[in-house]
Order: sequence, then structure tokens, then C-alpha cells
Amino acid sequence: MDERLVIHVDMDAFYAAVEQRDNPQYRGKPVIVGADPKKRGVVSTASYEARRYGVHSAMPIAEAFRLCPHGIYLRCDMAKYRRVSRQIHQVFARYTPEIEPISLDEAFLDVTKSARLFGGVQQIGREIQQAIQQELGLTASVGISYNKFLAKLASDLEKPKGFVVIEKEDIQKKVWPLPVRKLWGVGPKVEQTLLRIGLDTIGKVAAANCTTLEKTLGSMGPHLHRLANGIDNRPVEPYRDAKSAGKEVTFETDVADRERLLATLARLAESVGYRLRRERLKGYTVTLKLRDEDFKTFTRNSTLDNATNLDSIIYREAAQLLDKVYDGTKKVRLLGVTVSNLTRVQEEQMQIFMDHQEKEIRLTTAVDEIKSKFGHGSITRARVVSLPGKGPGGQQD
Ligand code: TTP
Ligand code: MG
Repeated sequence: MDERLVIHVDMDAFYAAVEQRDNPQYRGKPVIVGADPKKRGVVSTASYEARRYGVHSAMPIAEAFRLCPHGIYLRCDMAKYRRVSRQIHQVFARYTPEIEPISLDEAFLDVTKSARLFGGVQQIGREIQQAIQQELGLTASVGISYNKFLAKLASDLEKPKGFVVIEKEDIQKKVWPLPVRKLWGVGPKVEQTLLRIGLDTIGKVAAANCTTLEKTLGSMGPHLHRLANGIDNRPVEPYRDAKSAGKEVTFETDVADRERLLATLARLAESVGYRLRRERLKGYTVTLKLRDEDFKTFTRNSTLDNATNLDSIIYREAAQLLDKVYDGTKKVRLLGVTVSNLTRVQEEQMQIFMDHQEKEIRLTTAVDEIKSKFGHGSITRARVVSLPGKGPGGQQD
């Protein structure tokens, strides 16, 4: 039924590889890109030479320094990485317009329509890898399959310079023995939950009872069950087709506390706002989705006079919608925020800091810089962190 041809490309040790390319004296050496090792902060990435010492992304930089004191420590040069990312995209665009960028160094390509023209999907994968190496002096790993999840999994299997194809008949041999953390969307919390119920491999999740999974993990359960069985119908969504940006979370245990719901909305708004700004988009309509403990789902939306991509406005609208749909009698199982009715932000608009939102825009832009440098956990608004107890961190990954 699923006859798509999907390629996932992920650059190897991206920031570090760019630095090694541009500074030949760093080649073959442990290079760690991120914060200053004498200050607080985290590792953005490490060259494969540095990974041998146990250094990895998101590790506190001080710890990296203890593990690898003779490493070469460099700050991020985001402008440069963005430039290289655009060049990589130009390579992709030779083969298909159906490109979904996931981050600066990672993208999905749907080549279902163009594969034949270029001698097949594997030929395209090889040519992309070669072009990136020859023209840009960098290495990439390529995964090929018939859906996004399997293509992404494939690109990760033999890094660096990996080239892995997963066909339907390979699932049992190549996918099922892998640990559950390789399932797309499984972070440390969900991993722990799965391990607790004895599911340590993807194969065991595939064989598990879907209803049991749903009881334990909410809507994430059936989703993971499908992925584990090699089913993923999500389309490759080219950036030009973005119609909305949304994010939702299912709570590990249902929530009645209004402050906690609001804190979660703040976090969702932040995530959606960040995505819109990254894609240079704004939207007119904010939609709130709420599912209560009885699995009843409510959605409400409101439309703004001016399109926005600012966290505070998305949050304000979502919070007002919450008051409309939620009377506090039932516990809440899931919350989601989506912004739709999107419009492209003109470059010059991004530069205009003259209206009353000036400070907010400046602050948000500064926060985004930090997020893109250090990752999402690095900074959040006060509402999110000021709560006692687990706060919104109690959600699933
Ligand atoms: P990744 O593709 O996750 O990592 P990588 O390309 O450095 O290494 P590999 O794919 O070979 O395992 O992320 C791409 C870039 O994103 C990475 O070079 C730096 C940045 N990044 C962060 O800034 N913080 C992070 O926590 C992660 C995971 C990545
Ligand atoms: Mg990478």
C-alpha cells in the first residue's frame, strides 16, 4: 500500500565537521563545539574523534572538558552553519522539490516521482552523498526506505558516512532488534515507561498489545506500535506546504491544576512560536485542543487581526480559549496548540522593531538564538519554570 520512496539525509557531526573542513589543523582531532569550557553551558556537538572520549551533544561543557581536556573547544558559528545548510539544500533540490527540512543538518526527501528519472532512489542517495563530499567537503549519512520513520532510522544505523536501505522484508532483521529509544519520539521518560513494562526492543513493542500500550502511554502507545511495525503514513511536508504549526502533549497522569495547564500552554506556545519564527511564518488563527479524562476532545479557535509568531500572543489566545472550553470539573489528558492561516514574514518585517511589540520581538529573537545554539531545554519563560513540583515537565516526550 505504501509505495513511497523516502530519503533521509543527516550530516555527520555537523558543526564540528564544518569547523574541521575550514580549519585543516583540526582534522583528525577531538573538536567540541558549544559553550566556552570555562563557563557554564553545553556541548552542541563533538567530532567523532571527541566522541571516543564519551563527549556528546547536550553534555555540560565542564564534563566534556574533564573527559577530554586536550580537545579543541570552539564556539558555535550559526551564521556559517546556516550558510552551509542552504548549500546542502541546493544539492537536494536537484533531485526533488519535495524536501522537508528538519533542522540545519537534516532533511527528508520524497523522490517517489523523480526516482526513475535519476536512475533510482539508491542512485539519488549515492549522488547526494558524493555531491556533499566533493562540492562541500562534508560527509552525510543517508537512509532510504518507504516511509519517514524507517528512512530516519536507516540514516542513523551506520553513521558516519552511512548508507542504509530498509525494505519491507528487512524490518524483522534490521529494526526489531534495536532498542526502543530508536523509535522516533521516544525520549528518556517514555523509554523508562517501556522498559518498566518489559519492552526493551522495537520488536517487543511491535508484538505488544496495542490496547495495553495505550493504557500505559496514551495516544503515544498506538503511535509507537505502528512505527514499530514499520507503519508511518506521515507525508514528507515541504516547507512551502506548511499550513499550520502545532504541538500537543499527553500528560503522564491527568491534570486538574489550572496553573499547570497554563504552564503547559506557555510551553506549547513557545514551541509553536519558535517553529514559526524559524520558518519565517506567522499565523492568524490559534487553535486549542483539549482532551479530558473521558477521552472527549474539544477544539476552539480564535482569529487575530494581525498574524503572529510571538509566544506571548499565542499563549494569551490559547489561555483565553482554555477558559472557554474548560470548566475545571474534569481532569485533562491532552493539550495542544496550533497556529494556522499562515503567511510568510517578509525579511524587512523581521527587521522592523518599531511597534509596541518591539521588546517582545527582541527578547524572543534573543531566546531563539540561545535555543538554536544550546538546544530547547536551555531556556524557558518564567511561567514554565516557576511552578512547584514537576511542573509541565511531567509530560511525555
Ligand atoms: P545532530 O544531527 O543530532 O548531530 P551531529 O550532526 O553533530 O552528529 P551526528 O548526526 O553525526 O550524530 O545535530 C546536528 C547539529 O545540531 C549538531 O552538529 C549541533 C546541533 N545540536 C545542538 O546544538 N544541540 C544538540 O543537543 C544536538 C543534538 C545538536
Ligand atoms: Mg547530524
